[in-house]
Amino acid sequence: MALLDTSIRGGLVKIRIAVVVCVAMLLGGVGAQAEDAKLINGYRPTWWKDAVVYQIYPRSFKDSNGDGIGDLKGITSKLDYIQGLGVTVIWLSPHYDSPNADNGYDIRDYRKVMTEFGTMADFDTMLAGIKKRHMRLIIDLVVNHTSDEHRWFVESRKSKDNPYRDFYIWRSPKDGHEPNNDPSFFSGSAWQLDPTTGQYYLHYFAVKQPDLNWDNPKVRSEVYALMKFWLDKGVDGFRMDVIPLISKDQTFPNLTPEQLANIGKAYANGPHMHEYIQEMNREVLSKYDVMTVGEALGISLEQTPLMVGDQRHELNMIFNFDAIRLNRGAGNKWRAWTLPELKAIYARHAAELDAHSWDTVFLSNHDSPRAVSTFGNDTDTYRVASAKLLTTMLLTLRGTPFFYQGDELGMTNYPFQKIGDFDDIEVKNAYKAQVLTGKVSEADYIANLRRTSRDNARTPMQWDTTANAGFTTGTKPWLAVNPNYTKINAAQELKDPDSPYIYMQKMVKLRQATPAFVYGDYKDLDPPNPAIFAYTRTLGADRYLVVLNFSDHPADFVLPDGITPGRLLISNEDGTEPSAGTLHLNAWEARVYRD
Ligand code: TEU
Ligand code: CA
Repeated sequence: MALLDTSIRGGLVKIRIAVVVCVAMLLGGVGAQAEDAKLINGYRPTWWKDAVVYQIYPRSFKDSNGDGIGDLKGITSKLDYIQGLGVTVIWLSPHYDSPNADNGYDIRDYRKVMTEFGTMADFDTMLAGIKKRHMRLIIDLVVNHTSDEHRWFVESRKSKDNPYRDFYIWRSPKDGHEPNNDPSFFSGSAWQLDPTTGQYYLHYFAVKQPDLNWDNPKVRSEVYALMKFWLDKGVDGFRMDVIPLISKDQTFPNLTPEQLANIGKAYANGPHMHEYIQEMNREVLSKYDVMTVGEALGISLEQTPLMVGDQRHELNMIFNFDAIRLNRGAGNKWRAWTLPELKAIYARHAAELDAHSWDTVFLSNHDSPRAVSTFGNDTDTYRVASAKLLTTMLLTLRGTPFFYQGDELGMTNYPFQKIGDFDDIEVKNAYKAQVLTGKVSEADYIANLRRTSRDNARTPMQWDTTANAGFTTGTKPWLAVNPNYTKINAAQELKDPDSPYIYMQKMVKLRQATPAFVYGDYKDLDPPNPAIFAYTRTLGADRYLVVLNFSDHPADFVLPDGITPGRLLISNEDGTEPSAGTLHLNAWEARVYRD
């Protein structure tokens, strides 16, 4: 009996386990089905996928105290203006204490607000103002390097056995010279000899931006602690500065000529990069509802899923620089680009990044010339139309769109004339390295900068037609205001129904009402077309057609078989042409149809 009992009991236990397993599987199945049910076209909807991001460069946004330098109170005073666009996330370029060797991308104290920008109370007021308007804030995480005035480095350079020595990368001279031939992004060697200990320290950017040694676990835990400091204050995420560069091949072999031609690629994707980002995710990011976007210099499209794949537990999205740097050849030289080249990039993105690897879409930031001057036509005739066309494209392509302050107004590049007009350390260092050494003529150097320089994006925001475009009540803005502010400014555009600002408002509204523009499939209808960029976004039965004329001339577009335009939803011109098989578009005309 007992035996029987035990076998029956044994049997019963087995059955019970089987039942539990079935129920679990069912629930799991059901759970999975429920999870899948939440998917849209295979995408797991999240707030940062359907976000529209507005980048603020605080030094140039709005000055509130007349010292000619933008500040946090200035940003708070313009939150209604930003909310008016319908954007849902603000990305704030660095606001931390800094000696500004690289305008804040050289941080001296990660838990202190830059004196020029205000106080921590000003930051809290700004953050509260953003949240009150149902927007979110992501801040800039600059932890590949610090300022050389950061206490960690001040300590580190004191002696070879200082407890902070290993926070940075020190190497002894090789045959009396730099440890290897690594160049800095800002001209010259990436190694700086420090007389105190007679050793070199590594700085991929400026001499005043020594690289942190991420192989030191103390460094990583310090970084995770400062991230938590800001997340606990209610910040909604990070834009991570040159994050692919944090892990170095610490044997520092000399770079080959091929590597020297693309040092971003040579320095990126080091041996522990993924390991450290996964650790950061485990230790910090996974504990908060955050948005993370990596500035992925040196990372190819093919490598992107390894950084953003939703099973990788690293980042939500990254910036690939293939589109925004289409106008750059070797050595930062300007190059002409073609529309098929641009379209090919978006086609590759659509092919390479599936529903598990989210993307970003952007044509401007604080490191690049103005979008309308680079990808549109900034002459008086076509500036407004082409600015609106770019807005249409960015808000209907796949990926989270990022706009840079002033894009909504169609602000243009600045007419730089001489080296004295520039502030950027990248420009000043390269001037010494290229012009003063006679390698490049001053005229060619300045001419190239007029189309490529970062300072084109850093001229003060143009608020109105008063002195200094209303950016400051002071006499001298930190960087000259673009003289075209009398024609291009927010005050005028807010009351002009045909302005780029008002058009962006409408386009953002349309995107937020149209899941197909976020989660829909993308198809380029005519990749080789030299003037027309036409594509569809399809989500289930919903199909949208976007047609953009990227040229100074009217152009016809014959719709491929089976594609009927449908109803015109919006156009940057009062296009009333009846929808037919062939569309006649004016120069820089943009249209969005719904089938
Ligand atoms: O930029 C890295 C980067 O991509 C730029 O250096 C770019 O290659 C170059 O400037 C193009 O002209 C990040 C920040 O966005 C930039 O502002 C900082 O200067 C840099 O890192 C160092 O922090
Ligand atoms: Ca100020």
